Amino acid sequence: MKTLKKINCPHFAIILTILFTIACKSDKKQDEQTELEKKENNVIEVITRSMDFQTVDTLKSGWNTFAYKNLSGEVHFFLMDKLPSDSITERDITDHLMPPFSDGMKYLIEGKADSAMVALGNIPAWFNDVKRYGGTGLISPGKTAVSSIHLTPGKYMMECYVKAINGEWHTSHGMWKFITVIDETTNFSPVEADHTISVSSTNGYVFDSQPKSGINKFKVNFIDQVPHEHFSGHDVNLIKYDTTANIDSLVYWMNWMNPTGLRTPTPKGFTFLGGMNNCEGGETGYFEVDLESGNYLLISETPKADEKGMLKTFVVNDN
Ligand SMILES: [Cu+2]
Repeated sequence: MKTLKKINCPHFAIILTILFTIACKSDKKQDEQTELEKKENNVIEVITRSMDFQTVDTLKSGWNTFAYKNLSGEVHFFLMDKLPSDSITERDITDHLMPPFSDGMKYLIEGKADSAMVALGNIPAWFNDVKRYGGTGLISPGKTAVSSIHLTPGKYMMECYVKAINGEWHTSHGMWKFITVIDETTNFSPVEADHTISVSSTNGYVFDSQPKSGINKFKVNFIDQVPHEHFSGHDVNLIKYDTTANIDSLVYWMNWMNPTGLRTPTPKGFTFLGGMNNCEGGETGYFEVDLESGNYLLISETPKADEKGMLKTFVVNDN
């Protein structure tokens, strides 16, 4: 009865209002703190809604962390290509770089390998001097990939070269943008990782760690970097898989030169959770993933990843 009386007290509503206001304010404060932490840690938001990268045009050099939100219906990634010259223009990309890749892919889908090689031979010479500074691994619709990479000043092209359902490159659909990295550096250094993956063309992935449920931070050491059969290098993608998944179909899909490789739709049973895109030999990148219990694998977007030791499975159990 005493309790009821208290609740009926006219002051009770006022007390409740005050408590509610205090709670809201502290929530707001927490949100502001998170925003501040994001800024201090140089967390750069990148959003894809269809075939676009919505993000900043300028970045500081040094370590940057990216939160890449995939709000579209297809799998994507982003890779930071450092261009050999600041004078490379939009037309150099759209009129000279993209057509040989588009023609080459069209011929590969038609089974005309010789014509494809002729087309790919028209790629401008400057493209050989592009340096890769990492980015995220493949990321499924509705997911966010978090990666930290180290950038040096210059002009970059952020790109995604996954293929659409019709076999055309996402780059041809607008999934690229120039980003300028300025001399001024960030104050950010990545925190120590829970797991290290060493990647090389000779030993594949060296990874003996046991990820646990919850947030896991991975450091990727690129011992070397070489062009593989698909003219691109090796990277790391972290993928969850279920009982319907066929890993051989994923290995096939991870080679863009295959007609249905790196092309929407993805093989069934796999959820792409990010990773670290191509870096130069000797460089390091970081990524973090919130893992729940289940079956996972790490795989490179490289032909014959399994034969090259660039495929590792692991299981996460409930803690
Ligand atoms: Cu894409």
